[in-house]
Amino acid sequence: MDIRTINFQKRQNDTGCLAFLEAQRDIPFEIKRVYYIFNVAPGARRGFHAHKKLKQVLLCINGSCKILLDDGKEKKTVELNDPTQGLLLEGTVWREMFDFSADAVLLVFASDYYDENDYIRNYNDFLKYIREDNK
Ligand code: T46
Repeated sequence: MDIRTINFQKRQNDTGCLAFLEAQRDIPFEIKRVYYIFNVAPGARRGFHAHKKLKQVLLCINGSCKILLDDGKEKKTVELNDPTQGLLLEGTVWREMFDFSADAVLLVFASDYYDENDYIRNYNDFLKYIREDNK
């Protein structure tokens, strides 16, 4: 599985750090939605779904968390712990988010508006979908 990360630019001086990203330059799609996940209960695991079309960039702007990615052939875990590094998710990949630190804020840039019809929330349906998609 090809894991793609994006390094955002950072300006740092004695007074602190400033990182920035520009739509369609640093993020390879038009951003239509931004959401963030925070105050995650200790030990909680989220996600358990794949998307049919949605593209997203995930980054932990504070704290850390882990993302399990599963393309139906292999599984990989990525740790997000750097506010200047984003994880690009495109294609139909099953994801689970876990090991959130108490202070974690997971920020997500998405290529489209929220649409429950784009979610595959059952693992067997996911396997069936990617088999049919790859025919
Ligand atoms: C993803 C991972 C990384 C909305 O109403 N609007 C929204 O924009 C979003 C993202 C969610 N919702 C609703 C849908 C559910 O009733 O908020 C509730 C929680 O969503 P969900 O259980 O899907 O949250 P996660 O953390 O499991 O997954 C989220 C995103 O939904 C998903 O696209 O890739 O973060």
